[in-house]
Amino acid sequence: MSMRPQVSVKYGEKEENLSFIQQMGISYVSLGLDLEQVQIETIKSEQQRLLRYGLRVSDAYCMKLQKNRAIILGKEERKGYIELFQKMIQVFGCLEIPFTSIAWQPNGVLRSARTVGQYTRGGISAIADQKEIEARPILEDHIYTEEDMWNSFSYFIEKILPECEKYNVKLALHPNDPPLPDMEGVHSLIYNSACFDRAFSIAGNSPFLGMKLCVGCWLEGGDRFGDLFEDIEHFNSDGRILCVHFRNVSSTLPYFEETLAEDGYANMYEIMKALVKSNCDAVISIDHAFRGNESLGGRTVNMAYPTGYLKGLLHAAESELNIT
Ligand SMILES: [Mn+2]
Repeated sequence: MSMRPQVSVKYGEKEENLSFIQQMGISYVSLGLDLEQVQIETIKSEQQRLLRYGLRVSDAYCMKLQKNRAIILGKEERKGYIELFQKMIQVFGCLEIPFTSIAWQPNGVLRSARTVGQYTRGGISAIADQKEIEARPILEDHIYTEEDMWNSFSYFIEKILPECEKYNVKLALHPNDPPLPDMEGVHSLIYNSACFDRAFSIAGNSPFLGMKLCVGCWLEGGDRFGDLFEDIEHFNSDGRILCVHFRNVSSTLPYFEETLAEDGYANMYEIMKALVKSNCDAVISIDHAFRGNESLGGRTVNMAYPTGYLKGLLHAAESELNIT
């Protein structure tokens, strides 16, 4: 099986958006849910609605649990959220949804500006300036050390992994973005590829902890993150890559703009070929697009051009490598 292009939709996505996605030749969607929507019957009827547009749910997530501050920072109230996470795994398992996502970044993806950049031709993209990010004050009442973050991660894995194994639902761990070791007083969990190895070993190398290979994060970190081509081989041979985020940037840190695939410093065709050559069968998607003009239709439309470009590179790579 080859890589499977995917886009994200929210629960209740407008019918015209689903039709537009279908017309793009997309067959897989990542389904975003609110907490109250994490119910078997609710999701089942949404799966049926999506199927009318030829769309299968390749994974689902609930933002409140995916990047939950209490769980990630090991706060007192994590207990209740971990129970909700366990329930979510059970629900996804009953619906045969193969994986859900986590990211150990309580403050989300950090960027210095969302504005017109040197590479955006008037479009609004995201820009990160390491100096500005590192100068930010701490957000919590104390600093969260590397040990704190690995402790909270280990605790979470200990509570959740048995549910994953029982219900056959995997976890896809996304790196910290940008991949700096410390941001806003919180140490990052995953800021290079060795951190991924550490996470997998904490999970006892269970196949139920996998990764979101965010090409964007690898490129932002450059050599400090790891050798992307070696890492594709290494992690794919272990079956870790569940999802690929296909995104280019203008340069490595300390300063980058998110760019179109064809404009950044990396040769995205070579990266696509490496993925195809490794026989990776993950879903592959655009994680961030330029913020387009709202009147044109919002997120679904913003994703269309970079997703089309991704599909073009994928088909070219498969054709060049004689893989279909
Ligand atoms: Mn990403």
